[in-house]
Amino acid sequence: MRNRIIIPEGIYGITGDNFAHGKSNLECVKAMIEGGIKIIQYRDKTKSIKEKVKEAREIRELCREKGVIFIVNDHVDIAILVDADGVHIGQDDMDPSDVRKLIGENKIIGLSTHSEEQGMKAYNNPDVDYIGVGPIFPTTTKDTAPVGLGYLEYAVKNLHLPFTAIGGIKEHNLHEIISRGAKNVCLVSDIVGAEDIAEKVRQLQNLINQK
Ligand code: 3NM
Repeated sequence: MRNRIIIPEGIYGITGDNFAHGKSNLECVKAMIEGGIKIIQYRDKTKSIKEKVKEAREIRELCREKGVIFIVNDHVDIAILVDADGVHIGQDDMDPSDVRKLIGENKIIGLSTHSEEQGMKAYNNPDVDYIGVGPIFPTTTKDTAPVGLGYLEYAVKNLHLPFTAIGGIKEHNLHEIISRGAKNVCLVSDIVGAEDIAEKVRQLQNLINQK
């Protein structure tokens, strides 16, 4: 059976130039990597496919140069086209086993989960390498109702696959996530909306290291 590909612990970086005060996704990614982030997901819900391919390609090159894992959100075709390390999909996307047929054995598949049931199903699916667990807190970045800390606690205890805690996580509530045993966290608006993104990432990583 296929072994799951492990994702790095720490902070999972996701693009979101709508929060970035005029910085491009590429500029944000540069700063996130400078701050020490080891895994980046290209996520954009508004641009044309043409623009997304261009941005994904640029960010892919940068990540390759810096030895950072590069994941494309939603678009299996773009992930294949730019030779990303993997793809991240949601509950209403193509089934993970069908994505696996398209991208091959050696690529990473991440899946967003929003309930214990979805999490357990993903854990039992060897085609899923890691999951998103959230949204933990209310967020304006995604149109999904918060699931609360209960699902995070369940995931830490029962879902023995890599996961990133996500949704409404900010510097001020990060301790609630880390203290519950999450090894990987994702903060979108709090990071890309920071004035100095690299410094913000360092501060967050310091908080994680203190636990
Ligand atoms: N996925 P912020 S929550 C992209 O629960 C995303 O699957 C989620 O953004 C999930 O850190 C989310 O700005 C948004 O709240 C996270």
